[in-house]
Amino acid sequence: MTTLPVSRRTILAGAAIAGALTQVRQAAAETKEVLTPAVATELTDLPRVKVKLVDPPFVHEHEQVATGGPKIVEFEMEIIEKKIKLDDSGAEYWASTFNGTVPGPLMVVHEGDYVELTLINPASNELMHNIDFHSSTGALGGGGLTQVNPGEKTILRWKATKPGVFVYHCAPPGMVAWHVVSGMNGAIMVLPRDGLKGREGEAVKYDKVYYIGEQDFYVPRDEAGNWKTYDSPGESYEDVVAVMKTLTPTHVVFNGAVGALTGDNAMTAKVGETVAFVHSQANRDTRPHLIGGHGNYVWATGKFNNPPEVGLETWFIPGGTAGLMVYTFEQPGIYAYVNHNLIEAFELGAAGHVMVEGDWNDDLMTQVLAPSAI
Ligand SMILES: [Cu+2]
Repeated sequence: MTTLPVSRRTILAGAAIAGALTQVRQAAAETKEVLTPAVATELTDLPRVKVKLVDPPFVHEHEQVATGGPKIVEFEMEIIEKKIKLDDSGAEYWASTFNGTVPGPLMVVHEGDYVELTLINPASNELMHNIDFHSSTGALGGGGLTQVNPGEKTILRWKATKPGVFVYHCAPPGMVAWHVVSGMNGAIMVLPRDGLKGREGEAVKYDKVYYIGEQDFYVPRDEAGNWKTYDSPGESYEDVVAVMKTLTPTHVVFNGAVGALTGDNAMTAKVGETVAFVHSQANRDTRPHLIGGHGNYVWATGKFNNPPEVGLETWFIPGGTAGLMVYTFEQPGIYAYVNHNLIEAFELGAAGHVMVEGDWNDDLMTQVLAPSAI
């Protein structure tokens, strides 16, 4: 196994977080004896469901309005360190991933459900990983209870008490930023039990849902300006962190690569269909925009106890947040779904397409005169 080149600064940062982790572990150990019997009795009565996660932009089947009471929803994720191709110019990156994709899969549960995640770090990996759920409460979002070395697994259970879409990400002591910008993040949607509601309490239902995970990457170049390549994540660490500290990403992409949501990989819809777009950015601010459409209902910061904004052109998602936009398509054609920092969209990669089928509505738009000589 490669020894990680770790700077003194990183060690110090790691020590600070490791101190917090020790306290979290002690607190968890102390409260366990008191809480475990009561919690265990209560939980044995709850139904359990196993959910198989699917690769983004797709989302596992789920109910929008929950039938029945709270459940324990079981998920399993394997951590996979893998070299990914970011674009056609030869830029490669050693990604750390939840389940092999950037972003990791979207999980969907309902408020009051319990999430029970089995997290597996195969022996073939090089690094220690964990998971911090922004939607959970305590133990650094679960990060303090889920540190797994290669060859280990762990099971974490937490109660989804707050409705909304939330980021989850890896957060190992001293290396949080590197793991997050290496692709190790995703999102969970905690739906209200009675479904989404608009400002007047009207039901907001979607026909399909897509998950867009936006990721900034920091790929080192050599003296000649060519992309550098590495044999392992650890080998790339020092160079990548140097680029990270410039705060200037070399790539800002949706779903792990330039073009991951365009062409044959474009999202699809039909005129009249209502589509929900979950959008997460675990590290950097972003401003999604649907070119040719609007955000009919937008929870930009993703929390369903707040009323949605309506009829937006662009919405702002701060780094470390997931948002939800719901739109009913009214015209056929190609819609570009972009980060409306257009340099990030068109020069760095943060753009996807939605191909919409159906009949054109002349009332909404018509070409009165085709381009012709003056
Ligand atoms: Cu990690």
